[in-house]
Amino acid sequence: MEEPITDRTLRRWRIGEGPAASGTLVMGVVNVTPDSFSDGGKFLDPNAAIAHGLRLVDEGAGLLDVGGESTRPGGGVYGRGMTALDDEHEIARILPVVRGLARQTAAPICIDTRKLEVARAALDAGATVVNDVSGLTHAPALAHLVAERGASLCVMHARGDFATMQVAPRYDDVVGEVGAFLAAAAIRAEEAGVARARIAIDPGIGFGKTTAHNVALLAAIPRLAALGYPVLVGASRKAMIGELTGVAVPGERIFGSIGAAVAAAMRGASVVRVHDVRATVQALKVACAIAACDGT
Ligand code: PMM
Repeated sequence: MEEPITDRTLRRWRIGEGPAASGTLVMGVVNVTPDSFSDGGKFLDPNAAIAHGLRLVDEGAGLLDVGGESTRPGGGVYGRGMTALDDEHEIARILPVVRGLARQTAAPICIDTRKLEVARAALDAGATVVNDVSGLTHAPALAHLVAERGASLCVMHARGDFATMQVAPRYDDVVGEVGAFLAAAAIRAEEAGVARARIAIDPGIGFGKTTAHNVALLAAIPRLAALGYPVLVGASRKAMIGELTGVAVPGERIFGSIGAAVAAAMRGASVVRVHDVRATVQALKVACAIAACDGT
């Protein structure tokens, strides 16, 4: 990984039309999938997904992440393996939800997809942000599409194939390797014409990483932020929370998830991707007020 470029460090992610959000932005998860690890099947009906997204905005989400393809790993303790979806099915799942939300809320809508045609359909339907969990490796042309539309982009690090990524992941230097991957992906996005302030980087908690790798990456957020892009992290309800707390059921990992979100924000994360928006927003308000006070 390069030397940190602290004078170029950007903390605010430009999304949508308005000025970049100040403070930690909370991204609410709207999974329109039958098989996501923590909420699969709950919001498969478009109306239920739209109602859920609107509720998350009421609770304080500044951005909604709509996803139609589960990336659930096959090798995890609770995983049954993800289901690869073709473009047509993924578009059919997400389109009514993106369209409905874009009509009913001013909150920016992000499409969580690796696929060019899915991203295009979502941008046509009102999304203004693309969240690519493959970090531009699955469809490099995504960067050009995002640039053409003046949209924003999150590039996430994942190691290997989603079906097998949790089988004995190994790194020599996890922070260095993930940082180098993210810096390269962000530069490719800039070269394609995406404005620097519209690019966020994400270490990809749980995507080909052990709990020790995940903890090291969260602790190293200042090093990742020093690459000069806002850092987004999604630890909510994930296996690392289960391993650190002994809580096996993802839906019961709210308190541990809040711990991760607050710790990430305190280390300099600009965006936290969470399922439990109300609780996270409340915790962040207190933690950020204390962090912003100089103690006099
Ligand atoms: N995690 C999941 C899906 N999409 N996107 C980003 N940028 N970062 C993440 O950590 C991330 C993601 C998997 O979690 P889910 O099944 O709860 O959506």
